[in-house]
Amino acid sequence: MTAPSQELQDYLFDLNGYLILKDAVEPALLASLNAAFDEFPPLEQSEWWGNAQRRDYTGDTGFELHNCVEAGSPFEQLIDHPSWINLVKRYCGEYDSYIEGLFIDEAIASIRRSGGHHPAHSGGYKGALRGRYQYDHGVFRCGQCNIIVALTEIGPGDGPTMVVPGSHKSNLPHPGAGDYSRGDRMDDLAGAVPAYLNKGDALLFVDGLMHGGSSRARTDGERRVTIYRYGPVWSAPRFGYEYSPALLDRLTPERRRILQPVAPTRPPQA
Ligand SMILES: O=C(O)CCC(=O)C(=O)O
Repeated sequence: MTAPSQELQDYLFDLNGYLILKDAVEPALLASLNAAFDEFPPLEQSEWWGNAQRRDYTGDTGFELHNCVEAGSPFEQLIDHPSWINLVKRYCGEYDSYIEGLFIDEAIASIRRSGGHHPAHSGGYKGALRGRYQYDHGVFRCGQCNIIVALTEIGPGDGPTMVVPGSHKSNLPHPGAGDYSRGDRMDDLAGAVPAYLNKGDALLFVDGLMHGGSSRARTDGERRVTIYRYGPVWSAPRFGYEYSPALLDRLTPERRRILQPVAPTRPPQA
């Protein structure tokens, strides 16, 4: 299949608020990511594992390891993966401005089993600036774009992420999805469509798009994804995670700049 042109990707991203990137992650990296998932210890909620922490968003979302860039080299390789790095720079990296560049706000390794789901949230209505969609003067100025990579097949019944296409521009609240804490499911939400992914595909979407994870109906196996949230260089991490000096020291300069784009400015040592 020929890769879609930039013009087509821009058109579809503007129209729908998301793109599906086919075969984004190569088989060797997929295998290393799955091997890394196999080694995760059985953490309790809030328990730390090195500099990563289990922090499930809700009681229904399942195992979510935050700061997973600290969980080994396969996760580091996703930071600036060639399948999406230029797209996220273009859409939420203050492209063509004095402060061009990216930052990763959250990086999560997620495992979902039977019955699990992530409640419906976001959408343009009263949307936070952090996740806002914007295109103006010929450039994209989005607040945050997410990359969800499928490490397992995610088809019907597997609990696909669902999105409401176009909702990043909506001016009215969705009548079927209230506040996040109510836990409204995406499954039957009017206007929502599933983003089916083959192993290795990635879903790119602006965070201001209404989205969530539909209920995993299958009683066997698990859904495995990584979720990396990119934003402009001046962002701050939502949950305050910091990176270990060991990680920052071993990263390439390009990757380090994405995790720590603005180095501290200090007076010279006396
Ligand atoms: O788990 C999913 O499929 C969706 C995740 C999600 O909604 C989010 O991370 O904001």
